[in-house]
Parts: sequence; C-alpha cells; structure tokens
Amino acid sequence: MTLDRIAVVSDVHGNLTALEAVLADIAARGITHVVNLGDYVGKGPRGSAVVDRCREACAVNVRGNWDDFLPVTPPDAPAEMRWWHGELRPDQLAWLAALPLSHAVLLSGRRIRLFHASAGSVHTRVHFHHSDEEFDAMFRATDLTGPGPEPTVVGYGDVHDAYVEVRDGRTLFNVGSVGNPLDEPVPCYAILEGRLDDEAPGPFGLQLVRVPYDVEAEIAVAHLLGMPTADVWEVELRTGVYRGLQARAEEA
Ligand SMILES: [Mn+2]
Repeated sequence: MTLDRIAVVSDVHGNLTALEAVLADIAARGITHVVNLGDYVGKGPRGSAVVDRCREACAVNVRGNWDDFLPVTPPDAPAEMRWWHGELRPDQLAWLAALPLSHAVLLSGRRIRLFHASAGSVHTRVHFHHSDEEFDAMFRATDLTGPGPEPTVVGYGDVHDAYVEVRDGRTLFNVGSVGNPLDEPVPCYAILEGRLDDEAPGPFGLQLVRVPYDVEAEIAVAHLLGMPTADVWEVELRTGVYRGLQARAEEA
C-alpha cells in the first residue's frame, strides 16, 4: 500500500537559500505535491525570486498577511517596506493579492484545512499559547474558509513556531517557518501522509521536518543587496530570536 504525501511549507519571507534547501529535501524524499501557506515576501532580501520559485514548485499557494499588505504599500511607508515592495514586479504583486486564503485536503478520511494565520483572518494571530476559544475558532467555517463540514485537522503558519496539538479528537498544527524560524534557527516544514481524496479512514501521518541551510550565505545576500533592516534580519536568522525581543535577550 502506497500512501500519498503532501509537503506543507510556509513563511519563506524572501529567504531563497532556506527555500532551496527545503525544496531539495522534499524532492529527495520523492514528494512532488507542495502546499505553501504564504508570506513569500517581506523581512528577507529575495521576495521576487521566492515568488517565482514557489509559483513553479508549489501546486497550491495560499496568501499570507505580508502578501496581503505589501502589494498596497503606501508611498510614506517605512524604507524597508518600500524596498521589499519595490523588489517585486507588477505581475508578482497582482499574483500575491489574488491568492486564495484557504485550502482543503481530504486524506484517509480526515478533512484537513490549511490557511496562513487563522480561520478568522489572515491578520489574526494564534500563538502556541492560545485560549480554548482560539483553538475552537481555528476549526470553524468562516468567510475565509468557505462553507463545508468542519475539519478535524487544521494546519497553519504565521507565528514561525512549529507544533502539533491533539485535543478532543481534533488536531491543530503549525508548520513553522522556512525562511524565518523563531523557535529554533533551523527551517521547518510538515509532511502529511495518507490516502488522498479517500473518504475511508486509513493510516494518517503528520511529521515536522527540520532542514539546516547556509545561514551565513543568506545573511551575506541581504547585506550585498543593501536591504534595510539587514542587521536585525541577521540576528533573527542566526538566533531564532524575534526582532522585537532581541534587545530584551541581550539585556538578560
Ligand atoms: Mn510570516
């Protein structure tokens, strides 16, 4: 019995070196179906190249919060926002803005819903330390997810913090981040395994995979291209400590 496998990646954030390492790992496992949960751009230096690579390599691409607001960057936005926006071609900005917000998969009888941040909004963040209400809300049908029966498995990205939580017959998982992991400084993605489009219950697997890459090469690119905020990006990539917490970490 051969099971189908789907790789789920998210939050590449212009880190082409990390993306190539993860795509190579996926290909080496013989997995050809890749779902991307968004945030192709912003924070890192090569959003344009990442968009082109994901358009080619991913069967499904979902919109993230950065993909939602970067195409409409106002002229008076901070310099780094204008830099990330300016790096993208018009067709890429249009592609990002038109991406779907949710994707449904049926695997071994399990209804799986995948989106960037939450069922409520691409901008509503749900952390690992969440409330019971936030957990329940992830499984609801909303304008973002569209109608249909509630899933028993929900996967998302956005917080750059990978985990799997099983509670009361439902599974919530976060695939972590490819380009900007903030739980440990090593790219993460998920593999789902089962029988695709099969209503019958069957073996189901969910795995988190970590793939090391050349961090220093990626940092060198950010400086070479003169990306604003390359200094905080550099620390995030090396340490996995979010930019807003870096000063606090140094004090501690
Ligand atoms: Mn993100």
